Amino acid sequence: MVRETEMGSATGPDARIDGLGELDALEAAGRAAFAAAADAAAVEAARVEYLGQKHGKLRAAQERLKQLPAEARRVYGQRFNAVREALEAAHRAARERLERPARAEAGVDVTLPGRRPRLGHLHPLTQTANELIDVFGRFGFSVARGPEVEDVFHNFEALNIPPAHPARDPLDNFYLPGGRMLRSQTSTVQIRVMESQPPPVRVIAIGRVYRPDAVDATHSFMFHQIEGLMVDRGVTMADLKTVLRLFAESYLGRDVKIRFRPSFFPFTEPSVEVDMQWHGGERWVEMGGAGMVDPNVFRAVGYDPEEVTGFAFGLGIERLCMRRHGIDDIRLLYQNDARFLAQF
Ligand code: FA5
Repeated sequence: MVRETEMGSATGPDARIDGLGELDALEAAGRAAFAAAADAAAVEAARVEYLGQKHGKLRAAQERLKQLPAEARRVYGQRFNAVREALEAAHRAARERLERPARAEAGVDVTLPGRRPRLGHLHPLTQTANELIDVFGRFGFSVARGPEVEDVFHNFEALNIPPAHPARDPLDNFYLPGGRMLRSQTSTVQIRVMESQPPPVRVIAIGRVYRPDAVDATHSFMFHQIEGLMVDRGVTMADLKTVLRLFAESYLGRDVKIRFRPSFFPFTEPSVEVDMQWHGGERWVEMGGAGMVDPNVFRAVGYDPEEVTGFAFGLGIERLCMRRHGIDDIRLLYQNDARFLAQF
């Protein structure tokens, strides 16, 4: 107290001691102010009062430093620096103390277990396609591809479907300008593969096909097919049936039966419809068509029908997927309802 009353006479011989007493008091008061600050506004008020650049108390003490004689200035200056560091640290500590609970309120607690993100998954049709590639891969079939926008040669001509054939009807196909069309069947890929390589051939092709069919529980205007083609010396109808039976058992289960019904396709001879039956049930479901490659098709791609024979099949992927998962309406596969898709 004595020192404080003498503080005003900074020019006297005791100025050095008075100045140091002022700094002690300044440090104590400043620390107390930062420690007592209960919110951000109070911290800021204390900062302005003690650390403020223009009118802060520390600033005033610094002004006093300039008036001291050289010897006193050195001692006072050291103490001044220590007080400034102490008050700056008290300011930082006050801010951190106030920020910590605010972070916890915002929900950031690093000790909590993480929240697992909900992962999406592949569409059931994509899953089906991948499984088909897998199963046929085990039988030695590789994957071939062809364009969805096709020309009439690959969709009809080379498949032994002549210009006047009813399958070419504009009411049954999506024609595009310039003699092109959206392919109506994956059999187009048979032609593209045989054009590009000599026999033997053992491929499947999976992809979208388009037909202006009326939409109902089992039909869509865009759907997917899997095409199979095997060409070599001595390939027979027995090979076709074996491959399809092994496929049906691998994909749909051991209790699946398959049956061939006589049918007609311009590009196979003989031709069959492929039906499948489950769990010894009454109902046979048509899955697609198949047959032995017609000699006219081999001629169109430059294969010698006296040298090689082959089988081909084309199955609806939606029908396989629906049968596998018990889906009773094809439209569910295209509506992208997350509640439906989450089940697979
Ligand atoms: C064909 O498309 C022939 N290319 C199959 C073929 C290939 C025969 C090789 C011989 C040799 P089809 O038009 O029957 O055949 O169609 C085959 C399968 O596609 C049908 O059994 C059915 O499963 C599916 N499918 C046909 N139309 C639709 C449709 N609108 N919506 C959903 N699936 C369909």
